[in-house]
Amino acid sequence: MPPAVEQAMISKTLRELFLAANRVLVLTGAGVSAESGVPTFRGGGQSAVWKGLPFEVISSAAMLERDLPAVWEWFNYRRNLLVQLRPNAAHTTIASWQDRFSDLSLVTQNIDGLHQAAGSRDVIELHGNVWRARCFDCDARYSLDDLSRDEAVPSCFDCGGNLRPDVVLFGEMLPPGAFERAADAAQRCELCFIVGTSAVVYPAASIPEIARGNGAYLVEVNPERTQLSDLCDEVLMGKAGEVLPLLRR
Ligand code: BJW
Ligand code: ZN
Repeated sequence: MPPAVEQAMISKTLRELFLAANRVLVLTGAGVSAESGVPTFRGGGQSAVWKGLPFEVISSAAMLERDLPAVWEWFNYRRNLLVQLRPNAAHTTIASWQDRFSDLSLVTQNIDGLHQAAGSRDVIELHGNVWRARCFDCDARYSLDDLSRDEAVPSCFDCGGNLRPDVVLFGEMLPPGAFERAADAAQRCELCFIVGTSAVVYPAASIPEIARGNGAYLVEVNPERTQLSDLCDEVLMGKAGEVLPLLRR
């Protein structure tokens, strides 16, 4: 893209606000990791399917009860793909913002850990993290690095209970405090970026609505329109790794 076209994509209002703002919230979804090679869940007219199971089925609270080994197998498969992937320009740009704004909150629905790999600190993870496990019985948390890969279902070192991936499946509550922290950041932000999410999963999708209700300027970054587009002040249609680096401060 020629530089003039790039800059024309971003309104004067946003350029000025980006320079002046102190309190900024970034909400990300699977699309922010797409350029790293992480498949998105929706889009392209197809849902992700594994061994004939749509992800809403295999990634559900009901499946934990029905077939825990299958859930582990599914997340092991996902981790084997993720381990080879690296953060992209969208992750590194967002990480650079934390030193440029006095109050930057990064809220992600992603479980891939790529924001942290890019250097983001204190990421609010709404849907958990695929690199952690937790115990059903005593809630102890483990890094996957510390667990044996030989067992179909790893056991807790503390109480012997079954471990599960520390991710939020459909029909489960979010981690205690995560949504509250995100909602609090939404309430105080002046500028809110919504990057690479279809914004169909709640309560994550309500965060921009909270920010809007408190007068924030909403900017969506996505190659496709979403159900949030009409709520936004500005829609930057393009890939996150190409669009976000155009914002300079
Ligand atoms: C690019 C790009 C590029 C491409 N650059 N962009 C209210 C109404 C109806 C239902 C509910 C409701 N409130 C709650 C519910 C139930 C449910 C829900 O929301 N269902 C909806 C589908 C209707 N929510 C829940 O169950 C949540 N829990 C909850 O609410 O607890 C309270 C409760 C409990 C019990 C009963 C009732 C209430 C938990 C939701 C957990 C979601 N978990 C998942 C799976 C995680 C594990 C796994 O990975 O397998 O999280 S689902 C999946 O969707 C994953 C994602 O984090 C999440 C969001 O997806 P995301 O990130 O938006 O990705 P996509 O693929 O949808 O979109 C990608 C976007 O990127 C697209 O727009 C592309 O265009 C774009 N893109 N390339 C920028 N280069
Ligand atoms: Zn335990």
